[in-house]
Parts: sequence; structure tokens; C-alpha cells
Amino acid sequence: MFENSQLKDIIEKVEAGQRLGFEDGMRLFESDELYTIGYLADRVRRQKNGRVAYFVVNRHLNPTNVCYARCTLCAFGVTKKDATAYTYSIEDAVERARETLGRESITELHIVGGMNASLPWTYYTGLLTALKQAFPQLHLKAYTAVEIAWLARLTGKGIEGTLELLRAAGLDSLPGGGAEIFADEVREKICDHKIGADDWLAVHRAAHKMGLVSNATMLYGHVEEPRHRVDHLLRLRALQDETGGFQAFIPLAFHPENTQLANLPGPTGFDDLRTLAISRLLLDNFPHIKAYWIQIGMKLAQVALHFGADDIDGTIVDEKITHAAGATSAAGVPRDDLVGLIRQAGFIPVQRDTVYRELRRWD
Ligand code: V47
Repeated sequence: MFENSQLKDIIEKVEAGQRLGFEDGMRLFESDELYTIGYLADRVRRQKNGRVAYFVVNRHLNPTNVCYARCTLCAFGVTKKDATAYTYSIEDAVERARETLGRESITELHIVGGMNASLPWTYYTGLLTALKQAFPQLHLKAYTAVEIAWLARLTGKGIEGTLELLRAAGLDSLPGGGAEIFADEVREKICDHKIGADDWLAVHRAAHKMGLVSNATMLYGHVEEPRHRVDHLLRLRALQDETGGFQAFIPLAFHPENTQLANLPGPTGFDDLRTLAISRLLLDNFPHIKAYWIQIGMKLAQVALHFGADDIDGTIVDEKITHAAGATSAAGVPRDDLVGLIRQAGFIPVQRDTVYRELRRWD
């Protein structure tokens, strides 16, 4: 079938279940054999996840957009003097979650925000405590490694001590944001005030060692090169070998509008599919790969289920970060839209909770 492929040796490796290395990753990212790469990723995806595709009924909650870091990649964070600056009181945040619960039976709150120097660390723990008290049934997937490292400076209790405080307040797991691209030379250009790769990985390592699961991301399609992407994926794979605490990997497609990198075009659909598929191939120890429909659109997310993805994230309700950067997708969708989309792609829709327990399946 792939007699004329330049990737024959890689095909053989994948078919034999052998791990791919840095050079394999480079060749895949430099190849335009999208169909071959997609075929391989789909093969691995079906071995791992069968004919099932997952989604979660959730809501995003961004308590504040005030952020001292002002990353060039980001259109969400603003200074506290900006006309669009906001910070929810804890009561407001609880009300927002309550409004959603009136409409959909969400099982998860995905909570991330800016690093707002005016907020004490007790705001972050207080928010979790109030949410858990009001909605004990909800899973709180909260705060990126970047925010946790920031909080650790405020609490003075180190990463583990801070994670313990957050867990005692109601934290159930960590989302995968803030990873961007690990290479320092890229971080200097896109997020120079954020923690470095080692610190990002250290937060997830500490969380995993405490028994908290987490996700991982990679922001692609800006100033990085293929070697940076491969390096990023292999560093995640190495940590996963060590801890086994990552559940899902989510490639994040860069949206340039309203950012300081607005001169860049952002990734193409071809690159979106290729990146998802290569992630599936390199991250052989990650159980799940998510196609984040907010960023690649519903139609491509559906196709992505045939290119290595086994999860299309969730209903979301009120996405702000990518929409600040010009996303044209809806800010959220009803559960039944996700079910229909998965079905029409030829997979069995499975509503999961945050830790991938099956809640309902549409056979
Ligand atoms: O941390 C910021 C990225 C992330 C832009 O863990 C941008 O289940 C594109 O992490 N264009 C937030 N991306 C999203 C995120 C996420 C989403 C869905 C599920 C999970 C999970 C995590 O978005 C940020 C940052 O890396 N981001 N600005 C932008 N202009």
C-alpha cells in the first residue's frame, strides 16, 4: 500500500510496535505524506482506544484575565488598568458555575486564569473550597503548572506544599496549559516571563507523585521549528515514562489575532492534522490524544478522529482564551452536537468523566 513511501522504515517500526526516536519525529514533521502518517496514527489510535471517541460535559471558568506575564503569544491576559480587565469575586465564580448546571449536567470545571499580582494565594484555595462546597459532585481540574509555580512563590511552601494546600481545598487534577514549547530559545520569544520547561515538568512530576493526574499541551504554529516540536514531545514522553500520570495530550493550534505575534499566519489545516497524528505516534505512552475543537474547528476535529485523536474535549460553554485571539468556533456546544459529530465520523460516542471513566455510551 505504501510501496513508494519515503517513510517505509517508520511504517515498519510502528507496525512492529517499536518506539520512534528524535530523527523519526523530524522526518515525520518534514514529510508531506499526510495520508501515510494519518494511517499510522489511526492504527495506533484504534489499538489503544478501539472504535470509541470520548468527550466530557464541562465548563471553562477563567477567574481573572489580569496577568503580569504579558506573553507575546497571548491575547487573553491584560494589565489591571485595561478596560477589559476583570476578576470575579469568589461568589461570582460560583454563580457562573451554577448557571451552567441549570442547563447541562456538567461533571467538570476547567479553571485557569492569569497571574494577577493583586490576588492573595488564599483567593485560589478559597475559590476551590467554595466551588467544592457548592458542587461536591463536580471534578475541579484547576490551575496550570504556571499558576501553581506562581502560587508556590506566594505561599512560600514550595511546589508540593502548594499542591497539598490546593488539594485540601478541592483540587482534583491539573489541566495541561502553559507548556507552550519547551525550548528556551522559543520561550524567550513567546512567553519570556513564564516558568521554564524544567519547572513546568517539575510541577506535573510533583502532582503525579501525589497521585493527581494531569494533561499536557504543546502550542504550535508560531515561531517554533520541527526540532522544537519533537524535543517537546519527547520531553513529555520521558516524564510519562517516569510517572505515568498524564492522561491526555492536547496539541494547541496558535491563534495570532490580537497577540503581539499577529503578523504570523498560524498553522494550516494540514499542519493541524499532521501534528495530531505525529503526537499520537511519538507519545506512545499517553492513553489519549485530544482534538481541541475550539481551536481547529468542529469539522477538522471530526476528521482528526481518523488521524490519531480519540477525544474531542468537551462542551466548554464559555471559552475565552482562544476567542480573545480570534477563534471563529462557537464558545461552547450542546452535548448532543458532540454525540452527533462523533457518530457521523464512524465512532462510538462515550461521555467520560475527567479521569476517563465511562458515564454513558451511544452504541
Ligand atoms: O495555556 C494561549 C494556549 C492554553 C493562545 O488540559 C493559546 O484538558 C492558541 O491549555 N492561540 C489554554 N492557544 C488551553 C488549554 C487546554 C485546553 C483544552 C483542554 C485542556 C486540558 C487544556 O491555550 C494556554 C496556552 O498554552 N494559548 N494563547 C493563542 N493565542
